[in-house]
Amino acid sequence: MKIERIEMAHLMLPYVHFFETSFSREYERSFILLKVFAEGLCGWGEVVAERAPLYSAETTETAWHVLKDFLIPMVFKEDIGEPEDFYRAAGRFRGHPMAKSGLELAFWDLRARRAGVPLWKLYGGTQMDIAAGVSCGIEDTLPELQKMVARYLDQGYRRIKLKIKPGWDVDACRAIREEFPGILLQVDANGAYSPADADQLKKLDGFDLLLIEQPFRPYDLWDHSRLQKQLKTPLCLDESILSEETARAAVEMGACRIINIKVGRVGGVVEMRKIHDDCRSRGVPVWCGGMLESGIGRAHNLHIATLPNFKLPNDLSASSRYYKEDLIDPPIELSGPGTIRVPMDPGIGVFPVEERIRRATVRQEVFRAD
Ligand code: OSB
Ligand code: MG
Repeated sequence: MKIERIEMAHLMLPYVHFFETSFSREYERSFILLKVFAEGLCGWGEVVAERAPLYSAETTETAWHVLKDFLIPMVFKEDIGEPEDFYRAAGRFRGHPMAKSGLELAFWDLRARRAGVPLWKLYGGTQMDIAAGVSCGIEDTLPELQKMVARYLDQGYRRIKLKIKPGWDVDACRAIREEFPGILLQVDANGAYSPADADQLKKLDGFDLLLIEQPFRPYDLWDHSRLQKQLKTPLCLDESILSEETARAAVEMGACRIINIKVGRVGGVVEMRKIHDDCRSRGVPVWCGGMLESGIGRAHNLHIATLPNFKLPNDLSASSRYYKEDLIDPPIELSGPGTIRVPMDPGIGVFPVEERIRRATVRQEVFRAD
């Protein structure tokens, strides 16, 4: 397919409620939307890099730079029109997985629209009702956290994830477990602990958690494997899983028993697929993580989560959990008990509202084939 034009926009969208992890409290989302045009069609992608290099090294600015100065010129110069060709060509550049993924996603959306099928069909997805979980940030007090969890359970979510950090871990788990004994519960440290904290982390074994996500820093597979041996709760890695190779190393080393898949973190759908398939053949379940995406990025995640080895509830919630006014109409909503139905219209299958996108845009640029 001959790509005629690529549009890139930087958006800021305020959250309904601040989101605090072990590394920061954020009140709004900074991200990039990409539109790729060909044959009268438009494919959409979202770049999940954040304002600051806290979750990973990328930022909205670095992604903008790499897209504008390297990836987009490469697409036009080499006349790239298919997602697999983009993946292969972009592989020459080191790092910047979120920038690459945002553009690759737009190519996938474009291909599905051209074929007139929803993305999940292109991917060979098998699950239509996606298990929806909600990720609860760190609050000022435990009663506020309890109130938040009660509200999400009332709304129908069946799995709760608590963000933890030193000083907000065992007490938070106890407060939630005592009030809601039967729920599916898991925790995420975003790398806030060090191996010297192993005894504190072992206390989490008493709360019947589905998993403990990313206790140590991203590059520390070895200490995760030592910790996993001392825990009965499965460890799950998020920030550490950057590619097919790191996923394989983590699994073979016993650094985790479950993998969190974020398409942006691993650099696109092709790489995500390799990790998914490899984990599947080894009997290691995966689930879909989130980056508080707009409805456009979240729709992409829904299609990805239809793949057969997505076996645990995902960090995929309704639009209203994140934004007062999402960028899509209709918004994403829970459709069954704790599930979201994957869209059935062509491509991402949701409808971006240009007027809302314009209002949230702080900068934009258009690139054309010459
Ligand atoms: O670690 O999963 C994470 C958001 C920003 C950065 C890191 C993480 C998260 C989330 C959000 O937990 C989950 C969601 O999008 O619903
Ligand atoms: Mg995480």
